[in-house]
Amino acid sequence: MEELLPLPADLREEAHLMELESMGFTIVHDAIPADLLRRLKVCHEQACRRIRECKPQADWSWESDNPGVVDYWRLYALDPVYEELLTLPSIYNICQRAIIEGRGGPGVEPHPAGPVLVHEMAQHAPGYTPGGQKWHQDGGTANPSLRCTFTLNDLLPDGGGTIAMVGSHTPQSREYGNVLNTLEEFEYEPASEGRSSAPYDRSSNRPHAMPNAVTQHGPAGSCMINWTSIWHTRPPNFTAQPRDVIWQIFTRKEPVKASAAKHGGRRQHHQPRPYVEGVQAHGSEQLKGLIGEPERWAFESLSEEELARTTAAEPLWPEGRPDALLAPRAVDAGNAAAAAAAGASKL
Ligand SMILES: O=C(O)CCC(=O)C(=O)O
Repeated sequence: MEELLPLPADLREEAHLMELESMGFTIVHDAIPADLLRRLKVCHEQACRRIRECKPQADWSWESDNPGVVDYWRLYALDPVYEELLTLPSIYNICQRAIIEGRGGPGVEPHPAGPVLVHEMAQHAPGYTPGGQKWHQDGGTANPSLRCTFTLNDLLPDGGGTIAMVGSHTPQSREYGNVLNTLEEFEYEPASEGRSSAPYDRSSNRPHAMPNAVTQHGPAGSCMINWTSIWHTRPPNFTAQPRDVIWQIFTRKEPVKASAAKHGGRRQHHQPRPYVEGVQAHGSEQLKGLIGEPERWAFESLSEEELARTTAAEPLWPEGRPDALLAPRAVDAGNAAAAAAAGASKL
């Protein structure tokens, strides 16, 4: 039998754009170069360890009720290595073209001003983390945005990767939730002190298995890009392998006055003022464009309720972060465990 021809390198970007347009998502394998992946893992391990050491377990995660899950925000202020991920050409170029050229299918017009960062978050979920998330959309088609899910370790097909319903990112899909989730009421345990609850993670509805939904899986360093209007859910992780991911969400840069474009979303995702001002003073043109003017960010706007529910938005190192990457580099580049241990010794 004849083999399919390998896709020529110069058509790869176009192929991902076609998938994004027709399926609502695309998966880019080997998106993160090995050295960047190693450095990201050092910083990610250090941040997760810091949270476990200095917060009660109920505060380890804002986003998930599942024990052992750790998440944190404001990545770029922690280490420039996260900025390298934000501007990674293998992913950024696809997102930029998708937004500028309006490659999202029905309802998405070209938007020449390009993308701007709106949310980011990193998460560690231990092996065997249960599911419990209903099928949902992260945004509608009126404000088309792209979510990038970078995996920092190998993700097996039953390892808890995002499941997406192919092609469900179009305006016609608004009512799909009635079929995707059971409508029978189900009582989950209520949220405990400091833990989140519906609508972020668990809900009173439960997901149905869909006959042909696609699960993100692949080697460490891959990235799923999806329009946030796609229907998706997080299944249980049936393996012992933890799932470590970094999410970034880009939206369309508003050509209006920055103050009018101040975005909403969860305030924990908002960058700290000194970071945004630093980027405007010293950042590359690309970074300045992505982070935007200080007026875009609502710096000190956590509500009383948000503050009471979590401490996840606090700076991890109020006195300044010990630099994990100053640890001796004698470790083998592929030896992430040794690199993480070197990071730990600097805490
Ligand atoms: O963990 C995942 O893959 C999905 C997370 C998600 O959809 C959400 O938090 O809204």
